[in-house]
Amino acid sequence: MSMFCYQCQEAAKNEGCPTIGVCGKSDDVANLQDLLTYLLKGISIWATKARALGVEDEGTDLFVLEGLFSTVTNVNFKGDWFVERITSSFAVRDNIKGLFEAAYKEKNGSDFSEEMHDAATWSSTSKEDFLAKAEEIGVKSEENEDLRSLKELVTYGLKGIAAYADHAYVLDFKDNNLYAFIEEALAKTTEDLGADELTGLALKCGENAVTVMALLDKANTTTYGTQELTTVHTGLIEGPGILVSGHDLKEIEELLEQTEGTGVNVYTHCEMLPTHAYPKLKKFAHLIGNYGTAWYNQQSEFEKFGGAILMTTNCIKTPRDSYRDRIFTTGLVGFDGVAHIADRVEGKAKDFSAIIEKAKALGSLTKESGKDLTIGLAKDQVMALAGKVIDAVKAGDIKRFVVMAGCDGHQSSRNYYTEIAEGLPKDAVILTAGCAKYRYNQLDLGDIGGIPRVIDAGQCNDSYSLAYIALQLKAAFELEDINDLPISYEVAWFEQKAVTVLLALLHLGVKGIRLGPSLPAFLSPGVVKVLVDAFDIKGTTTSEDALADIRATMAA
Ligand code: FSO
Ligand code: SF4
Repeated sequence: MSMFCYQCQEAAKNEGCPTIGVCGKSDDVANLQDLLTYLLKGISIWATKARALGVEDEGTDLFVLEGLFSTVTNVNFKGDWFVERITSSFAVRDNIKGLFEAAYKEKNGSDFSEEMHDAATWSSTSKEDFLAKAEEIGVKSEENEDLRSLKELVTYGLKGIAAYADHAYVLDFKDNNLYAFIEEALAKTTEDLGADELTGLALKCGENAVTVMALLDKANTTTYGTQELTTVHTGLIEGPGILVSGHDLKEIEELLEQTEGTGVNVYTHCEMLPTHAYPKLKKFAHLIGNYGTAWYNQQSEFEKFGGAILMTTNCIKTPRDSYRDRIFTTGLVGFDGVAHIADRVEGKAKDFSAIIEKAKALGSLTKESGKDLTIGLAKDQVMALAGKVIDAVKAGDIKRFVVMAGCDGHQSSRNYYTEIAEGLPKDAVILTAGCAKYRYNQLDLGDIGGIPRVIDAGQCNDSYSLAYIALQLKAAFELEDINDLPISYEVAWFEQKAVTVLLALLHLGVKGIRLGPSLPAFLSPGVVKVLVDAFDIKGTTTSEDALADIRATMAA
């Protein structure tokens, strides 16, 4: 069988994965993901119609959020899981359709009888049918290259929004308007829209991306306190340990509670690093430090870690045999042959006893020395330093900020970001969020009058903090245009949440973003031209070119 996926930066030949994903996704899983996405569009058609009649259904909204999130790169690789979701999707669709039809009849006194899009009506019970249908409705079923590009840009933007909305939902922070937008926009991708309307929809995704990042920021800071300036050690100490990777704070909170007093220590990996900056999480004495770097190095790092590993969403890679029996997935993450920790039941905490027992059985880790990282400079901490930052800019001690946020990934060309960090003039400060920081956060870049030269706001969704800081600086300097700030944008992308963050920046009017290490394969030449004309988006060339550009702005 064949497949076609070009949703991430590592798409084969920067064109698309044709038979198996560079990420390891099989053709079956890729095709089942396409079909699930298609059926979520159908559910969204009914949900949007129901909303117009005042009917909302939280179960439907959650099904859409989780379904979209599960198709994000490196979340779930299990074919059976997608077969089960597709099968459940028909019942979810029947339910919201029924709610709509009842409301329609009550309002109009007659039955609803319009012809509906295939995504809103197709069903089957066999996996063979699912796979055959997937071939028919895949990405390439839209033959017009520009329309396909814009529809996928919208869909990927929505996947990222859904991921952040799901993280907030887990912490009980909900937003019906946001769910209404996700469903309306998904439904619109099934309509006969032209390029202008789809471009408008993509920018509307950017607006909602800002909303969802603000919601998640509120969820995280209300639940765990505002991030504090914190030093995190990167070594290992003796004693059994569990390494937690991914993005889910609720999972690490529950694990910390359940490991307290057991002698099992907890470490963070990759995007879990900001755990150490939240007061209600950093208070646990057995939260020891951060081990390893970005997601793409996980196979060698997990092998070397020696203890148990918990993989929350997302960015799991094919587990090596050397640690397959000591890695556990949870939530939407799934991988064949890997133990899975079940969902919460009736508002109770997840049961992490299996992984805790595993860590104990594995015994003590081998002590390892490390470095210190400074984190926790999200918007509230930076605003606490705002006077200092503004004075430093006015005095000319800080001449430029460089936003180097986003994702890390395999390609060696991503050393571009290390070279920029090393080559920046000493009066330039890096603003970061997301796993992109692992390309330079172990360099000793120093500080400017107590302001660290790497301001680390947290996870990729904490890019909201970076946008917030930019808007506060714009107000402080009484500027008309965000582009008049002394900020350069060197954004690294990998998966769909980064597409969401990019759309958020475009919505805020940011121009001249350099996007690397390559422009998305899903952007057609026609759509790239639109983005270049409207936003002056650029691809990356060499770090020397970028540094020359940055220096030129500093000299001006
Ligand atoms: Fe990275 Fe993975 Fe956070 Fe992504 S760990 S790549 S954009 O999931 O979400 O930054
Ligand atoms: Fe290829 Fe990326 Fe799609 Fe995986 S997610 S199949 S690597 S384009």
